[in-house]
Amino acid sequence: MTPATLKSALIAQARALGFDDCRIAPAQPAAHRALFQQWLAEGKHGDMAWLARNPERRTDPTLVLPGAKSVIVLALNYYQGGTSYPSGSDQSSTDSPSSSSSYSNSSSINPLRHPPAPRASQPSSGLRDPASPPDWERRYFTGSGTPATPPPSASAIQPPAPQQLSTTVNHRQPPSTPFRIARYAWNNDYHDLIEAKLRTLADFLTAHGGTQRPYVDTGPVLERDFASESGLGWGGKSTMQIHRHLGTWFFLADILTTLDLPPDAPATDHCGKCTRCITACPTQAITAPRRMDARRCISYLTIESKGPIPLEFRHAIGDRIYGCDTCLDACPWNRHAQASHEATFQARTTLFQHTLRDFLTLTDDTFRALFAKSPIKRIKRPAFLRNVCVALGNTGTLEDVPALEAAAADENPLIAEHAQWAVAEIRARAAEGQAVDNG
Ligand code: B12
Ligand code: SF4
Ligand code: SF4
Repeated sequence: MTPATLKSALIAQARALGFDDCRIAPAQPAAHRALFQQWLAEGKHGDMAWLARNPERRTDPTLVLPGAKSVIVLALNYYQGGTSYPSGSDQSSTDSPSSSSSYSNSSSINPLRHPPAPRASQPSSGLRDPASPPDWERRYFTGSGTPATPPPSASAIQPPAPQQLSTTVNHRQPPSTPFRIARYAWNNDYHDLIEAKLRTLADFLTAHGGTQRPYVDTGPVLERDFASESGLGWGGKSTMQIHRHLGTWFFLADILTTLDLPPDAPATDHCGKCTRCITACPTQAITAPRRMDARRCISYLTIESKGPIPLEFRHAIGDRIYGCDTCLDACPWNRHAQASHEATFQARTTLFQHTLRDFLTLTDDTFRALFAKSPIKRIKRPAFLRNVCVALGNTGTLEDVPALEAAAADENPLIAEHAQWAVAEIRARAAEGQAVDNG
C-alpha cells in the first residue's frame, strides 16, 4: 500500500468509527511551543502541575514516540443543538445511547439546524459502511484539500456577522434548568468512547507496520497546535480550535505513528476582526487574542481547581456548576454547528431533573451513582458541592437557606465555607430586596 492509499484507508476507517474529521500533521516540534513554554513560565496553568511536567515531550512527538513521523488528528462532534440549558430530556440512560428522542426545543427555535439523520439507528462505532457515508460525513470528511460542500461563508475571511446570529443555534432561551453544565459533560465521559475508537484505528495501523501512541486529552500532546498544523481548524482567539463546519463543539484526539503519511496543509486564521469571545468571557480569562490565564477560567475554577474558589470570581460564575461554554456560545463560527450523530452526549435525564438544592443532599455514594460514567465524577463530591454552593449563592432564594445551612455544617471545610458564603449572599440579597420594597 502506498502512503497515500494507506491514508485514504485510514480516513475511511475513522469515518466508519464515527469521527467527523481526520487530518495528518508532520511529527515535528509544535509550531507554537514557545507560547506554551511562556504560558507555563508565567504560571498561567495554575494548579495543573501535570502540564508543566516534561513540557519538551508535550511539544515534540518524537520524544513521546521515538521514530514518530506523523500525527493523526481526529475530531469528534459532541454538539447536541439547542441552548446552553437543556430544557427537556432524552429519556436515555447512560447505558442506552441509542435513544431516538431529543431534548430541548431547539428544532422549533432554530430553523438552521438540520440534525443528521438517523441518530437512533446509527451505531456509535464501527458498523457503518464507509463506502456509502451519510451526508454529514461527505461534507466534513475531506482528508485534504477543499471541503466538498462548504457552508455559505466558508471562504470568507471574516466570521459571520453578529446580526446573523438571532436565529442560530446559539440563541439562548430562558433557562428551564436552574444551572449550567458545559455541553461536553451533559452525559457520558468522552474519553471512554474515543479511546475505544482510537485503539481500533491504532490496531489498523499496526497491521500496516506502524507503532502508535493514541491520546485523547490523556497524554503529553499539545493537541490544538497539531490540529492547526494538520489543517483541521485554526486556533481561535478564544484559544478554541475552530473547524469550518463543526465550529468549536468537538473533541480532539491524536495518534502518533511511525508511519510516514502525507501531511495536510496547515489551516489559516478566520477570526478576522471578531473579538466576541474575549468580550463575552465573564472573568476576563482571555487576556489577549489566543492568550488564556487558566487561573481565571471558570472551566478551571469549577473542574481543575480543587481548593476554594477565589471570592473575586464567585459572582461571575453565575449558575455554572461544571465547566463553561460562554466563549464557545459567543463564537459566530458555531452558527454552522450541526448536531452530533453520537447520542451518548445527549443530556442525561437523571442529572437535569435535579435542582441545585437536590445536589446538596448527595452523599459520596449517591454522587458516584448519579455521575457514573460521567466526566463530572472526576471532581468528586466536595468540589461539586463547592460549585453548587456558589451557584446557589448567586441564584438561590431564602427557601434554599435551610439546605445550605445543613451543608454549612458539613465536615468537609470546602463545602462548609462555600455554603456559608451562599447563605450570606442570599440573605444579603433578601435584605436588599426588603429595603427596596420598603423604600
Ligand atoms: C489544560 C486544558 C484546559 C485548561 C486550560 C485551557 C487553555 N486554553 O489553555 C482549562 C481547564 C481552562 C480548559 C478549559 C476548556 N477546555 Co480544555 N484542555 C486542556 C488540555 C488538557 C491542554 C491544553 C493546553 O496545553 N493548554 C496550554 C495552552 C498554552 O495551550 P493551548 O490552549 O492548547 O494553545 C496552544 C494552541 O492553541 C497553539 N495554537 C494553535 N493554533 C494556533 C494559531 C496561532 C496563530 C497561535 C498564535 C497559536 C496557536 O498555541 C498555543 C500554545 O502552544 C487540552 C488537551 C490537550 N492535550 O491539548 C484540553 C482541550 C484544549 N480542552 C478542550 C475543551 C473542550 C475545553 C472547554 C471547552 C471545556 C469546557 N466547556 O469547560 C474549556 C474551553 C476554555 C478555552 N477557551 O480554552 C478541548 C478543546 C477542543 C477544541 N475544539 O479546541 C481539548 C483539546 C480537549 C480535547 N481532547 O478535546 N482546558
Ligand atoms: S470557558 Fe468561560 S471563563 Fe473560560 S475563557 Fe471561555 S468564557 Fe472565559
Ligand atoms: S468569537 Fe473568538 S474564536 Fe470565534 S471567531 Fe470571534 S474571535 Fe474567533
